[in-house]
Amino acid sequence: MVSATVVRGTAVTAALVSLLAVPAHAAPRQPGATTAAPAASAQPEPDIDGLWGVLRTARRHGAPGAMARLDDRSTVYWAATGVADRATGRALSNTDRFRIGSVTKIFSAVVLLQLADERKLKLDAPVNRYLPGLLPDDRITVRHVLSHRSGLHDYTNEMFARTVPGFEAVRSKVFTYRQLMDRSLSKPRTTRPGGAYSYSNTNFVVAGMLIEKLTGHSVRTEYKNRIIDPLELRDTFYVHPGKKIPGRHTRGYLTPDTAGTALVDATEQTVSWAQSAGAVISTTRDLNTFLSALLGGRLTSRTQLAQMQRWVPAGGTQAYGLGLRRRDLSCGVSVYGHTGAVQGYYTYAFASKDGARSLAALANTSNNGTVLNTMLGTLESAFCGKKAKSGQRATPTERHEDVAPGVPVNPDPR
Ligand code: HEL
Repeated sequence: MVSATVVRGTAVTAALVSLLAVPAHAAPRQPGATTAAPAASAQPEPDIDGLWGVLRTARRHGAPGAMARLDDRSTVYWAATGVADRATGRALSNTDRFRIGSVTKIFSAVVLLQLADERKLKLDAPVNRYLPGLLPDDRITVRHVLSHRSGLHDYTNEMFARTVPGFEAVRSKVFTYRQLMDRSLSKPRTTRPGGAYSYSNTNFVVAGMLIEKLTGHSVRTEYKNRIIDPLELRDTFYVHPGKKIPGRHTRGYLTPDTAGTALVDATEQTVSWAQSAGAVISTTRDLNTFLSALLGGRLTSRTQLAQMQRWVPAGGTQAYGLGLRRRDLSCGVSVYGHTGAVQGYYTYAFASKDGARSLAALANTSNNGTVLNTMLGTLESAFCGKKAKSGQRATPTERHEDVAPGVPVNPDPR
């Protein structure tokens, strides 16, 4: 069975009217920022038909299912198409849980920024001050790690050079952080400390090690105590090294590198290769709640939120802060959040500068560059509405940051 639903819920009817007059989000000008978001004059009304079209296009390009939820102050839109389970034909629903991949990096960064608020961590201190001897260079700071400017090699490049065999080799493995670090440290570094942005999962393994060292608790405990419980994120979990997604969830389907080969059900895995870099499970509702709270200043002090938004160029229309991406959309509006790519799941989770509008979208496939690019259209529809540049609303094209970095994204595997 295939579902096709777009639903709008309004807490108050007046909220619909207010959609037309949401204030602009001016360009952030943080001290030390190296790229400023373009100035935007107004946040356009969302284009729900466009959003819906993007999801259908993602399915046409090979995603078994795709969904999105847009929270715009008190108005909620949600849409889902296709299936959560190819075997049973169960329809995908916005209440389904899924793996959020690197959106996890925001969770890790928030915990560390809270520790900075508590004066247990200094962003400009060397990582080796807290984890003596871990890194081969005392100049690498916490800030370098959280902004992908440490130069630490990304061990997932080799791990997933061959997509399905790479995944099957680690699907059930349980790694220690130390083992993941050793894989990275056996390779040359990519930049000098504080050099150019160079995305590496290793940085957020270091983030996890810092969290555990400074708190004496697992990242699981810290995510729960600091983020999940206070925000009442009832569908958000960190179950590592458990392999199952608890409760009702969508299955995730990995696209093999060879055209015409059957999708691989990748739902069950430890995600131990990522842990604090990518192993959180959530839903579209919880992701919107999380990002709204973060950008609304309810998770860290204003000072640390500003640190999180000191941007470095990250290629094309993207910039990176501390565990946070900024994307500059075709209409001049910038959005803040992260993308996630974990076997079987592509996630987009972004919000407006003040957190008042947030969008979480999922396609339940991965290693399919066309689907990944298509899903970028959910942001265009949600934040640019009909002002999205022609061609950007449905299927924007962009040269993608690699998945895994260094390995080209499968362009159209069908
Ligand atoms: S990749 C990204 C996204 N991030 C990075 C991280 C995440 N995910 C990974 O590092 C997983 C890489 C393997 C994924 C796999 C697939 O598509 O399922 N691909 C291959 O095996 C390709 N050979 C930069 C997109 C992010 O936005 O931060 O999540």
